[in-house]
Amino acid sequence: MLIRRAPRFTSNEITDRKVYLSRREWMIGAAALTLLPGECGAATPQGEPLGATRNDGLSLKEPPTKFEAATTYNNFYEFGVNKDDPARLAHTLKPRPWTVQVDGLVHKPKTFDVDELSRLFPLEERVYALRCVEGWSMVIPWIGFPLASLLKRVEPTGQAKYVEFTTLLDPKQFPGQRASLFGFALDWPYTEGLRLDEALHPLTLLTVGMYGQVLSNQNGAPIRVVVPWKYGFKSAKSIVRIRLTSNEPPTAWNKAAPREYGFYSNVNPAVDHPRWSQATERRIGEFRRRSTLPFNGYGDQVRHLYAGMDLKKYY
Ligand SMILES: Nc1nc2c(c(=O)[nH]1)N[C@H]1C(S)=C(S)[C@@H](COP(=O)(O)O)O[C@H]1N2
Ligand SMILES: [Mo]
Repeated sequence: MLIRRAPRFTSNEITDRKVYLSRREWMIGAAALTLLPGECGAATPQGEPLGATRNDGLSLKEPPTKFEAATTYNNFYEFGVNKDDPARLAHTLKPRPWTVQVDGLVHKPKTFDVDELSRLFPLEERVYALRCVEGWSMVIPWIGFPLASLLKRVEPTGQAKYVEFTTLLDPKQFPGQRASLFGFALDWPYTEGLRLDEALHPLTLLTVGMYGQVLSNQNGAPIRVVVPWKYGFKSAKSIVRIRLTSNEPPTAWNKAAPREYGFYSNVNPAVDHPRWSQATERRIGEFRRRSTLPFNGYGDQVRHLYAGMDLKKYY
């Protein structure tokens, strides 16, 4: 978005799917053995094994990006603007205890403890592609539950038309929010938004883990949203508030550069970023660039949401 740098990962670093799966099953088994009764509600730090049922129907049939790459090549401007800043600095984020306030135009507003959410809603594993607006992409086995499950529980009112996500604001935990350190600042806290029908779409996942583990800080612990048909910046990390609104909520990147980052930000190879083409991308771990697919490959599932809309205008 500001800094462009070629990904450092090559094809020999792609995780072999079988190795990853067997390691994951081993970890889940080990977790079951070591958990004593009463420990289930205990704080779950990053990297702990996290069980989930694979949703094959909503999973990509592609090998996941190497875990090492997915946890060291990140965008998380709260930790700085370089790809390796989040992995280096994210230890200052304290992901437990953590609450998520769900409010606005709902009949039953409630503040949830993040571990309560993981118990309320069955956790699924879904392999999604994530396409960054910068021209790279990853394939990540996320663990989470549909945002729709949570939204239905708080009962949106008839006035609710949009959903706003807010990332934690705390310069003590996020060095990038101490703007003077980096000379660049978004308007903190980072906010993002979806139309209510996009938020209710079954693909939209509230995510608490990945690769069979509790989510690492640099990937948005303890809870982040993942919207696979949109550019990565729509998938806000470390969320403390989900608010239902009647008007389109302002969003961090749109406020910073409105010509470059629209509210919709659907992955669209036909609409260039003002400073570069969006026609191709590089899967981290691959050598050759590949064509970018409309809606990041999820067109059959989401195209109907935008029927009749000019997607060049609503970029
Ligand atoms: N709060 C917050 N959320 C964020 C960002 C950020 O800077 N701050 N970066 C976004 C961008 S640009 C991308 S591509 C994805 C990257 O997610 P990943 O590091 O888990 O791959 O997170 C998104 N969510
Ligand atoms: Mo991104």
